Amino acid sequence: MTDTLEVGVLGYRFMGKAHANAMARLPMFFPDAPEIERTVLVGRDEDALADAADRFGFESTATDWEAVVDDIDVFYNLGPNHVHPEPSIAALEAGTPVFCEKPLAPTLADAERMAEAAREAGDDVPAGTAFNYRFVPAIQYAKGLLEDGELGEIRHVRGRYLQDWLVDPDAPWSWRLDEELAGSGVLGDLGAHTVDLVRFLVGDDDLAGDIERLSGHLQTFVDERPVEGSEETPGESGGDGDAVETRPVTVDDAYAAQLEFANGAIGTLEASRYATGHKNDHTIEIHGSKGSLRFSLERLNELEIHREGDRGYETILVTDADDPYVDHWWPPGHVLGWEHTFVHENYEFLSAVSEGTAFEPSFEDGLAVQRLLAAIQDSDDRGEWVALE
Ligand code: 4PW
Repeated sequence: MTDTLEVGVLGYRFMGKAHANAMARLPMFFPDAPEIERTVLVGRDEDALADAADRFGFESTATDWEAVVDDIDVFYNLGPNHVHPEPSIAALEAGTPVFCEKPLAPTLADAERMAEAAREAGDDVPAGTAFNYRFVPAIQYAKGLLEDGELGEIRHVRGRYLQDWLVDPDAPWSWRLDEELAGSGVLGDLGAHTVDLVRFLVGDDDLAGDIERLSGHLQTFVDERPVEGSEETPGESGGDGDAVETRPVTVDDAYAAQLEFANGAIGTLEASRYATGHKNDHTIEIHGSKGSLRFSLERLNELEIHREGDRGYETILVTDADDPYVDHWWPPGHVLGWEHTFVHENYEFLSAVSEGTAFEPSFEDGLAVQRLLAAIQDSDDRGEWVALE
């Protein structure tokens, strides 16, 4: 066990806030977590950075990640996808453990370089990919059922991640819609989560095993979007409030894929940002020879289970004291939310750092997910099924 860990974080927007909140919760709810100090917050816009550092409880700020990565005990890379590779690799080369948001990288080649840097750094320098949905108590409960063979031989795996924030064609352009900055669209942003959960839940050899081949289809529905803040003021020389500048959308808005697993099971995956009425609906369904289970992030405290002989699904609340992580929070039944998944993953990651042990999901897991995403893209490009090594 090392002394207080000095943490440096790159990125202070959506994910920066989610992880800073998790770090702040740790000492109160996970007293056995290693002691940490939110030492330095890294970003480009000095004013926004100073404001975020103040609100998130960081002691200092820096605009140059190169000056930071070997001065701290842990590096969190929570920036947009295109800034995942270089700072993470530099930190690992300096022997600093890294926790990087998903998808691991914008491209497969970048993910390979990052995984190589993690291998070189060695097992006592944890390199984690922040797939937070592994840390939902109901998902860990489901994994336990699967490992115990309660669903029998796995035949179907169905995963979909549905959002609707791009339904309006006038919704503004953002970095998530640019291939250079994001690598891909929903495929990397949402599909990465689903592929990781599928691997986590049924990837073991005695369950469905590896995905052996797949076919993929990608679609972009709106190929240009307005730039926020570029609107003409209504009334001003004929201005009608419309944006005057637009940028192209160069990534997928939706994807679908069919999978074949090593044991012959069939998988179907899907994600969209155009699924009217779905805000953040990540659903996993698994059917085995002895039963089925169903999980939706929109009801994340519940797990639906069907067992041989039942006439349908039973819904259980995964909020008992002996359910994963629940005893750290409130009395049984006092439900948890999305933000708690970040606390759980931070607890596990920082404990691994402090003890110098491996953490999963690792950069290898992030790379394995990226290989599948690249194969889905490749299948769409070629218009045919592709085999995975
Ligand atoms: O990582 C994902 C984000 O990019 C999140 O889990 C949900 O989808 C919320 O926003 C996006």
